Amino acid sequence: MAGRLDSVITNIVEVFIEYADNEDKGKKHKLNKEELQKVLDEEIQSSELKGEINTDDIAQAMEVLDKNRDGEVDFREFCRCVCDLAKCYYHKKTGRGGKKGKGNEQKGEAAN
Ligand SMILES: [Ca+2]
Ligand SMILES: [Ca+2]
Repeated sequence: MAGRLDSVITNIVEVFIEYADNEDKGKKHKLNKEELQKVLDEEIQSSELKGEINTDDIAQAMEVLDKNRDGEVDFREFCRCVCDLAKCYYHKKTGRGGKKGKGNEQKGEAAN
């Protein structure tokens, strides 16, 4: 029997694998632009959340998500994306933890 967090965790992993491991298009285990577009289009339905990652401009979304600048989104980067969205939602719901100001992104974190 799966608890709600069990479901969240298995869903994150399964969604990533399903979209990233597209053999005939690009690398396995990573989302290229096309795959990223697809996963965002199909697996995020709330317009509020869609707005947070700018799904209309996939190049821009990739820019934001691709922390190590290899042109694709790996699982680590994908998790960070999901986590950021969760934080946004939490902030909207509770008014707390809103550290993500527009144009106020912390850089240099990815350098480690
Ligand atoms: Ca891929
Ligand atoms: Ca990357």
